[in-house]
Amino acid sequence: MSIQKTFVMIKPDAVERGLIGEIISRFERKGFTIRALKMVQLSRERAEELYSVHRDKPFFNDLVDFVIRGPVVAMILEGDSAIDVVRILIGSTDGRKAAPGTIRGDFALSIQENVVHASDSPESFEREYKVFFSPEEIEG
Ligand code: 3AN
Repeated sequence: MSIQKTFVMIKPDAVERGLIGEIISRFERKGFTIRALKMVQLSRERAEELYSVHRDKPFFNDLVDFVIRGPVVAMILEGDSAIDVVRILIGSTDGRKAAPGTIRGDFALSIQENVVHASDSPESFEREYKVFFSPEEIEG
């Protein structure tokens, strides 16, 4: 048993489509504990920080435009092996290829508008959650 925290962001496409409750519910039903939660309209600067590892990719500007199109819902989840297990729950990056039963497999048909983001390593978690949360906003 290795209790871990991870960062999850529900993207603007999912907020627009009314999927916030469905997505949070899947994480809760799996057994994760929500340690922090907020809805935020990202500035361009903060979105560029969130996606800084993709700065040199051809899709970087489109990705930033997309993620600032409307509010996102940011959260910190905690549970056994949270980083790996949440990545399994959300499915492959490309919604067209993500397995049915995963969040992207059930709700996304696009590689860019793919409903949800989750940290892929402890290092990503450390960088990403600080874009959204200050220490006093995290419970436990
Ligand atoms: P994941 O979100 O599965 O970790 P990453 O980190 O490779 O995937 O990509 C970050 C985000 O960049 C994705 N969630 C997606 O929105 C976007 N993205 C990744 N690859 C592409 C691509 N080829 N074209 C457009 N957007 C992409």
